[in-house]
Amino acid sequence: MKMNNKKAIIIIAALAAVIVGLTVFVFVGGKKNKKDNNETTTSTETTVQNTENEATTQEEKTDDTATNKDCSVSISKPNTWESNGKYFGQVDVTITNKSSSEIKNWKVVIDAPNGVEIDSNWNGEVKKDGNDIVVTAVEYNQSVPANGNIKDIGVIVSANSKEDFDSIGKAVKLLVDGKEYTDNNDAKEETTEETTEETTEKAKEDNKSDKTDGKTPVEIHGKLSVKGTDIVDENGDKFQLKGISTHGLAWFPDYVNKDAFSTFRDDWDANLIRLAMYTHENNGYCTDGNKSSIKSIVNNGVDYATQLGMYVIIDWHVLREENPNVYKDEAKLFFEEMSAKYKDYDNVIYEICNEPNGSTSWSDVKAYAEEIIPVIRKNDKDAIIIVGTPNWSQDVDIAADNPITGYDNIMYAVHFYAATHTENIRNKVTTALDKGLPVFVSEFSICDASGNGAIDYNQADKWFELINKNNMSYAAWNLSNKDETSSLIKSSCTKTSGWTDDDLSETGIWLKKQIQN
Ligand code: IDC
Repeated sequence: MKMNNKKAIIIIAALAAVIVGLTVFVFVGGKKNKKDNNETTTSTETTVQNTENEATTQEEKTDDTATNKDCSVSISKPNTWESNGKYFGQVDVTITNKSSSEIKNWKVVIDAPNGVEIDSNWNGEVKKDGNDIVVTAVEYNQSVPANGNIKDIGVIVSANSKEDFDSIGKAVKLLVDGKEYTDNNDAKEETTEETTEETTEKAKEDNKSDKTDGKTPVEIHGKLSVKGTDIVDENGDKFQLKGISTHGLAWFPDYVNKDAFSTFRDDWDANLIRLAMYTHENNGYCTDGNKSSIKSIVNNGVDYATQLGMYVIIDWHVLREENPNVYKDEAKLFFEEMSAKYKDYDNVIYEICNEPNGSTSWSDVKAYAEEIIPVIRKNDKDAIIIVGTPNWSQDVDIAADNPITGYDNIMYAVHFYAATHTENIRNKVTTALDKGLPVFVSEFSICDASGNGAIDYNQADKWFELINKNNMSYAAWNLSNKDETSSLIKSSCTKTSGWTDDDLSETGIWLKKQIQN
């Protein structure tokens, strides 16, 4: 088609006008939008506008909430251990917010050489990113409250060389909304590996600052020993341990916390915590459980009890496997490690087999004990060791006929569930005591042997007459809110410390009175 010149000029002019017009429109629109948040023209401009608003808010937030001095992060390594030539440790992370506004979108970056691995973690999303361990929030700890903190973030790490292991945490950064809040790391000193002596000293120091009024049980009674059928304290006075057993540590780890233990110490007058570590069941230490994370719960439990000046039982919770010899080699390794770690602690007690059962005889149990006790004694010369007895720790009379010899401070477990175990088991206890056997009620409840069913208050009272008359020590099953009668916490209550009487089950109410008695 042929076009004349005039027509062509008109078309070009019109096109030029459209282009100029559009340019002006976009320019003016864009400017306007910056002033007026409600007016949007194109989607691109909306995005620009929103981004700008976010940037402004972020700046304001940073100014309003905290300065570098107000927020900080610190890490510590409360437990370290070696296993199969590898170096393991627990890294605890604490974020502190001293400002008057909450902070959100936090991220902690911990220096960690390339070879370092993350074995398990809790209360944070944790991943390895190059030479860093990066920790971010989980659903329930997205914000650090004003004048508050987030504790209880834990990571189990491992490294092939000691050098790599030691350099974990050489630098630690806290980032909030991508902005670095701390550029130095106060934790550097805390991260240097502590010797057992230093750990003990630290725990003792903490213990002093933790006591609420007067002295803690361990400050008053010190190292315990066994004299005749009694536990005596360091002054030689008869002493009764009274306390609570956890449920399976791997199943209810949240109850192993310092506030929970101090609730028992301060509100209940308890002086003992038993840490029940199932060996065979689901998530068992010797089956499919994650050894290092289960062990770190044990270590945490011991640390909390130590800080609070409470006594603590490390319980190798033999049950479904029936015979403790099934995992004897594992038990040796475990008690070797625990006794090396806690040899200088005055408050740690070892229970080497919760409840032998099935066809397991006393001679099976005795043979097992005679292999485990020397492993512990090699490190820890005098801690109390509790040995389970056949038939779910009922046959103390049989053990009394043929007790373990050659060691001091050995005790024997009797367990009862008052609605099932009555006069005949109490008679076994009396027989054993008469023969001079020191008996420890390291587990009991007042319902039936399933841990559930109705409470038998009448039998429970009879048991406690016997217990108190003979100064026997005891730990009650179980610290959890599981829907079963033996749980001390109501199943509707999700608190993991600081329980009021309203939060306690019937068993919990009864036990609290018993302990306070
Ligand atoms: C029970 C728990 C229950 C759990 C079960 C696992 O109460 O929630 O499912 O173990 O096998 C014992 C044991 C102790 C038992 C308790 C009640 O030492 O582990 O706990 N019991 O059955 N001996 C006698 C009773």
